[in-house]
Amino acid sequence: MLTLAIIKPDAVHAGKTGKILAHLEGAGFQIRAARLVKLTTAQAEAFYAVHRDRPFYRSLVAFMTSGPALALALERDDAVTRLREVIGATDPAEAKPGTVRKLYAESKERNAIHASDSPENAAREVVFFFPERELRDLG
Ligand code: FUP
Repeated sequence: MLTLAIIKPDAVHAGKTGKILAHLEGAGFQIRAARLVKLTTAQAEAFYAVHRDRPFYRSLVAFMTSGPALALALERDDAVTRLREVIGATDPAEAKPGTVRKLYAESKERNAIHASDSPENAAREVVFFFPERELRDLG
């Protein structure tokens, strides 16, 4: 089963990408596709459309377009649930010790990593970044 992760611009800018990838691999995830992206405003707005009426939406879109981010299609059993456990709570102040956000996030907005929150969203979000053909060709 695949899920979608994004190592966000705060973590890429701070040089934490390698440590986060090692953390994810250590937790049993296999990298099935990876792409360094600089999201356009339209892409970030579409990706976070579910939050468009929230007060933090414009700030979130500005942050997500502020620099390169690393999109990842990750595979393991029960990938969606397991990755949500590994990344921790949205706000690093509330994340459990040893989670990616507790270790590497700066704040609730600049929180180092995104992970799909349901199998339906995982399917949609993987395709958002990786054409199906590219994943099939990985065998
Ligand atoms: P998560 O699924 O843990 O990434 O959290 P949400 O889907 O609730 O929020 C998506 C992103 O919006 C978060 F990663 C960070 C941002 N956000 C804020 O900036 N402020 C908030 O109060 C809530 C979320």
